[in-house]
Amino acid sequence: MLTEINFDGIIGPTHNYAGLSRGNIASASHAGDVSQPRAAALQGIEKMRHNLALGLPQGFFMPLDRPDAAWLETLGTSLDNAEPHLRAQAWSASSMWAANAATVSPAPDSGDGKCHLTVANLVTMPHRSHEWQGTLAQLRLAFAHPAFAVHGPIPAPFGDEGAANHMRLCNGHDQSGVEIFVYGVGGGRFPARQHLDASKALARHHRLDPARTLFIRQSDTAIQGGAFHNDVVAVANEHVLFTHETAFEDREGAHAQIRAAFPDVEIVEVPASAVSLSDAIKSYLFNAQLVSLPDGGGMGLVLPTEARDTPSVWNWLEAHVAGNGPIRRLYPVDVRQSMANGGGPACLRLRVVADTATVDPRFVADTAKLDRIADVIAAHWPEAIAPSDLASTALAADVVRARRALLDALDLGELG
Ligand code: SUG
Repeated sequence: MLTEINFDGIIGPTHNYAGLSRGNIASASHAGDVSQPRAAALQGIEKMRHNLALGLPQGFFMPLDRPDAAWLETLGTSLDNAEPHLRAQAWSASSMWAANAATVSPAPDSGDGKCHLTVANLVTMPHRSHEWQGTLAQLRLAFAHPAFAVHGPIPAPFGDEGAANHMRLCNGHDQSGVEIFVYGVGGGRFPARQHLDASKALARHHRLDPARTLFIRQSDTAIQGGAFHNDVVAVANEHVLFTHETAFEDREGAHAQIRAAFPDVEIVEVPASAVSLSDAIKSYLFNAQLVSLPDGGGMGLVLPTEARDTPSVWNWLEAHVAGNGPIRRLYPVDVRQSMANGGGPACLRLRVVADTATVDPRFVADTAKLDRIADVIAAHWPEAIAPSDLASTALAADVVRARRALLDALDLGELG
């Protein structure tokens, strides 16, 4: 049976605040802070526990091997000698944001009946441009079953940031759907990270039906306001599209196209008069997991505690729930360490529609396994990392050992 499985990126032991992402306001404003990798990773595990307890299938991906000495070598330098900005780029734990790992088209949407995954090239940001190799190795392992087709990255310079700019509308995850690719147009103060040509190439590789595939331009207002990915201003689940008024460049045109391609859509739009774009971005209201609760429980929204703490946002949500809107339940979760780098609950997960039996079981979570992962984190992840610590050879050796301990605990040593 095909179900939606959320694969969360386990937050790696090198999690730090180096302010590497231009256009990502949280990352810039926390630059130089001392991070707490252990607490960060345990927050991520708690989110997985929470979602498992709701009855939702859960998987995970391993942190990548960081600091990435091999990448520095391709730049003619090393961990000891690299200039500080390159060293920070080698240390980033940014693969935790699994929504940027790949774009996924479930089997019912594809001409060949396979679930297609294309690893994201992430070429716009240097610190993320060397994620795809490690991510691809993992996708090839987790989704080795013939039910899947795993593709290498779209070539540069066509920036592709994966599922963060991709939405799917359907009448049930196992039914064929309409896939929406949201792209940005560059030229502003902040970069547009998803290129239209990359999105179109994905649709071709995934053998999508052109009549059920839309390409919609993200609004420049949203990008320049700090919504560096569409999933900061919109999220879809089954027939519901939950979106901010400013998400799309041509709002009316976008809604009309979506309604024409998928007449059953229910567009839940939050007007800027109720929640300003700035409050939406600060609170990450839309970077929430909109999930179908088991046993006909309707939809729930797993959202950051920052959303509860932002009055305009919480007032809107409470009114929506009271008014019998499609979102029936609100579940605030604490992922503050990730949020301070611009990653909310939805950034931390990649949705894959699949039969769990076809996924390598080493990547599938249950509570006992999450306990085991939490034990390794508690024993090996650094408690704190200050920006100056990135020059420490001893810390570099510690974090490599920490990740290895996790791979060993999960019998994933072959990821190296
Ligand atoms: O790419 N932050 C990530 C956050 C990604 C959020 N993902 C989604 N919206 N799906 C980014 O900007 C910050 C790293 C730093 O500054 O050290 C960072 O990469």
